[in-house]
Amino acid sequence: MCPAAILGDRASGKTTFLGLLYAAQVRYGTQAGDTFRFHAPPSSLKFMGSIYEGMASGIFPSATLKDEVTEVGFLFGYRRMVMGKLPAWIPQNRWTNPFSVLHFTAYDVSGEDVQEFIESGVASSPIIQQLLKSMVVVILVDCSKMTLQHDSPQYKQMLRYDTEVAKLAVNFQTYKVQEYQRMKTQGLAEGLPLIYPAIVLTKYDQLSDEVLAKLGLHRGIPPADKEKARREYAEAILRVFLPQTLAQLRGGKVAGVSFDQAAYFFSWVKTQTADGGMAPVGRSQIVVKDASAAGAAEPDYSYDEYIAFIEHFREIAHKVPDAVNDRDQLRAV
Ligand SMILES: Nc1nc2c(ncn2[C@@H]2O[C@H](COP(=O)(O)OP(=O)(O)O)[C@@H](O)[C@H]2O)c(=O)[nH]1
Ligand SMILES: [Mg+2]
Repeated sequence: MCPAAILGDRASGKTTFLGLLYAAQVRYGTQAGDTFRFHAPPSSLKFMGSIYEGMASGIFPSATLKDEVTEVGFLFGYRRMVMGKLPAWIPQNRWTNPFSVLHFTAYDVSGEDVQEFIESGVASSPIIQQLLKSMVVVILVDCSKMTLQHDSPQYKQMLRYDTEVAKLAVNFQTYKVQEYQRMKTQGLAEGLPLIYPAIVLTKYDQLSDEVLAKLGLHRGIPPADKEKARREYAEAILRVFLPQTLAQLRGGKVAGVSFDQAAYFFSWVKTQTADGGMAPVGRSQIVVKDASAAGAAEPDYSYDEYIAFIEHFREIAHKVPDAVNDRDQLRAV
């Protein structure tokens, strides 16, 4: 089972993301058949489900003071493809485990534990130790804070977040180096680890046309299968608003431990105001889609992006070592 971390700033849309991921997974589950499984402990399931229910009736999750998302965890399981005849060199146990599993946990970068760790560099809390074990790192970036007014609080908060996440990225690499060296002395190391990053641009609907124009971009996300165009689009935005993190992900090796090519995803929710204009964050009503087609009412959101997110990790889950032995841990939910 491969540990994976979801990182986000305060009010960056973490809770919304988790609620929508839950929704997408429920809808996608039937389509993906037996090749994808989602599983979560009851408390996380209840949390994600109730967030989604609220959104399906037009309401964003209420703001929370404590970083409740740190309690949220869930699994993605991808069925291993079993081919007709196994080449002799494939260890048998890789084929008896039917699923490759990623174990996601959400972390609030503005939360006490992470802040203390960024300042001290000492991983004393169990939460941080768990975080550092992650091989997959998902970074949420809040588009509603993307402004060209460099003296605005939003812009400053974005820069601070960038600095913090860039530091975390270095700490991840340092931890992996140390872990690798420990394994090596025990004769267990298999090669330098690679960390798999993904960046989710949240509240994409709040990114203004003015900012897009300044960056020479249009509104409209290049589809997931146009990988290069999508990367260029996302990076044109992030070079301005998340420069340090981007540089660390793209080039920064620490003693040979590096990041794989980052993948980019966009999350948006359609909102409305009484006069039909774009609502300020925090006071918006979610547009709920007609119940007739899908069977149940659901918010108008970037469903395709969530599916791309789920599918992106299929290949990665198969690549990283370790899988769950007990298929019962992956009961369909
Ligand atoms: N317009 C818009 N607003 C969003 C979106 N996601 C979140 N928000 C707003 O941002 C607020 C904070 O989101 P939340 O998910 O609670 O952030 P968290 O504090 O990181 O968990 C919400 O109450 C919404 O008002 C989005 O996709 N579009
Ligand atoms: Mg929250």
